[in-house]
Amino acid sequence: MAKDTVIAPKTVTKPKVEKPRLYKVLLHNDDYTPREFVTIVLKVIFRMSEETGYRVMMTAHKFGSAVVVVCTREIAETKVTEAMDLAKEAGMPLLFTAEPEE
Ligand code: TYC
Repeated sequence: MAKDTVIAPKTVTKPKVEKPRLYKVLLHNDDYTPREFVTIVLKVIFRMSEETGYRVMMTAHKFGSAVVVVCTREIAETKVTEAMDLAKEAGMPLLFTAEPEE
């Protein structure tokens, strides 16, 4: 290599597009909402099959809460609002929340 060759440090390019932070939608158990209603909400709002909806509902029923879906904040908040609107319309205390993933 010639004496006067200058080696420029490699430039570190920062990714321009930040990965969106992911949010999880949680389903919370309560003592009042019928199991069938919870399963219907999971099917209608979260497009789950009967089997998956039933399984997620039973997970919340047994353990107190269950992760329904992991998605962007905007989608998570929209889904929570839609599911809660359905529950309120039916007079159920059913609760969904969205929170950022660790
Ligand atoms: N625990 C309710 C019952 O026994 C059913 C239920 C399950 C309610 C899951 C909410 O997120 C829930 N009727």
